[in-house]
Amino acid sequence: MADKKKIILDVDPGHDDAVAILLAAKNEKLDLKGITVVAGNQTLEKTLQNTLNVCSFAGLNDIPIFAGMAKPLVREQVIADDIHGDSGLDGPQFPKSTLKEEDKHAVDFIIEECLAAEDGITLIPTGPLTNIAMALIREPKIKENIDEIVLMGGSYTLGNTTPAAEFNIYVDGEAAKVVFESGLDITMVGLDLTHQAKAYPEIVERIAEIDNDVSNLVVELLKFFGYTYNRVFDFDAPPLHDVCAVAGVIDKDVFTSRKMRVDIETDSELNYGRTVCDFYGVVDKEANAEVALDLNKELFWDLLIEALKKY
Ligand SMILES: [Ca+2]
Repeated sequence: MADKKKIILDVDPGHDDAVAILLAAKNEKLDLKGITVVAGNQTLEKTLQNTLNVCSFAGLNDIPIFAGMAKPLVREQVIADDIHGDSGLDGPQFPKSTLKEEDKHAVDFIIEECLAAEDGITLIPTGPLTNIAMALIREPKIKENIDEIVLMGGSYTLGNTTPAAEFNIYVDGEAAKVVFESGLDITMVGLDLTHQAKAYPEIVERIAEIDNDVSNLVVELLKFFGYTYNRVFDFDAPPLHDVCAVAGVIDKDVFTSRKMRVDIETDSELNYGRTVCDFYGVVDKEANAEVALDLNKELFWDLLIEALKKY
């Protein structure tokens, strides 16, 4: 059997981040070296507490958790309390966390872990790209050991925070630019893909049938997330964006993709944070990202449900 794939998960929980953590921690193909936390859906204080709460509740006591950047590189902070609530993870009531974050800063952890990973490591960012960009700026040598970055963010069509921009990229467009222009292998798991991962009632039913503490937590998270997605976007079910990026690292068959040029708009007021995707290859610029296209829904939900059964 092939060795497990070393990963660092960089999150801003966030309902879908929470489920992404639960998948990443219980898939036998992944070796989750640590969870780094960034401000995004809520302030860093809240996204960190949510990460600790989820890991503590799920009994994930051996995965180190690191607090990272509290603000975007350049811009004023933007949060998504309309979608994730005042705590960033509204819905369930968590018992007091028994876990604490490590003393080390997330950016230092990313740098040290990547430098040490001579056999390669994969980064999975599911929040704004501030931590990852800072690590790349501070220690460019980490690129030598990074196999790929599979990130949730962007869109080759519409945005969800502005008409042009998806939330994670909009929050820190300058950081996204650093990552997309790093020369690393990038896979962009954007809204076009993640909106195919809607948790319809039959999926929620399958999760509810598992009936352990963690699957029941996921059902509660989906209830709140479904409510806000319906209120804000008129969606008929909540999409599990971040889980798609983790699933795509576990199994390349989770989605199809197309290699293309992706540039990040940071100058325009109207289009700030847009991932400008050269879908038809009309500009003479080197392709720099695999852009996710079509989700294999059956495989995706099976991976998540198998992981939840292990709690
Ligand atoms: Ca997220």
